[in-house]
Amino acid sequence: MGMNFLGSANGAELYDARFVISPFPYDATASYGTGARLGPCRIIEASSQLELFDEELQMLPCRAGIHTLPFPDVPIEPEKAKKLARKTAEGILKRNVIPVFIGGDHSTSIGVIEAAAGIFHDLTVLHLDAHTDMRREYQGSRLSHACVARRASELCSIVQAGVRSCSEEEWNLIKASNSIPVTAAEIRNDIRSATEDIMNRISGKNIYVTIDVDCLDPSIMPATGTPEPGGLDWFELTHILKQAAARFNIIGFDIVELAPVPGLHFPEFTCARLIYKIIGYIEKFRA
Ligand SMILES: [Mn+2]
Repeated sequence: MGMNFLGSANGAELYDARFVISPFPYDATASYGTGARLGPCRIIEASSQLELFDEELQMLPCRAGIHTLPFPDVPIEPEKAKKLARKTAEGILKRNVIPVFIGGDHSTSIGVIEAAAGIFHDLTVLHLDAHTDMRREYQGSRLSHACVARRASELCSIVQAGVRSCSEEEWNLIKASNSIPVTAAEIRNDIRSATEDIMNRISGKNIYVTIDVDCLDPSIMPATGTPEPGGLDWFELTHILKQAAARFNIIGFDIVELAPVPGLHFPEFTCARLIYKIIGYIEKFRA
């Protein structure tokens, strides 16, 4: 039986949808803590508890049409998994519809960003994460979750925010390329000026947003493989996303790295709410 974002009564047919939820249950490359492959199932289950009306935006974002794809059989082999993500994303983007990938670990995003950068030539990736993910390779793999931003930076421009953990190699690289992230500390210190800083770094009109849930503070997002203290709160993250939706064309986004903890339901509900909130922001500011 298929699972539907917002529950079985609130799905749109594919031809009627402006957003396509793409579950991607995959965590072959998780380095520490596993279970991200269970993220899509738990988030979609939790989404059936969402209020359809958005009280902040005073609208029903679901009216845009949200279709949920069936769960794919994701191959274990990273190169094959990446190809599947890329092919799925291309299919959605070419219909001029917005893909919403639910991971899975962060390697999910590599194939999706490849598809997006191939179609949108002025693309900027907005990367929200506790980690820079700028390693050339990790544990022998160039497709590891720890290399996502590096792979993206080889294809298009990238703006990083929420960072508070980084290897020396990564630091030297971002310093040399003059692309030091907007840190979690800067965001916590002054959300408005940090958000302006993030927006000013984005060059083109089209952006793809990739959200590692560990950008949030572990107090509100404990269910993730590599939690880091000192993260964003809900209002800081949604403020940044709202400004991004207001000023740029978000062509797609993903939420990755939720590793559900049995019996702890608020993190998966938070992810479902975040997805629905971003859909609302995109709809609200659509020209
Ligand atoms: Mn991370």
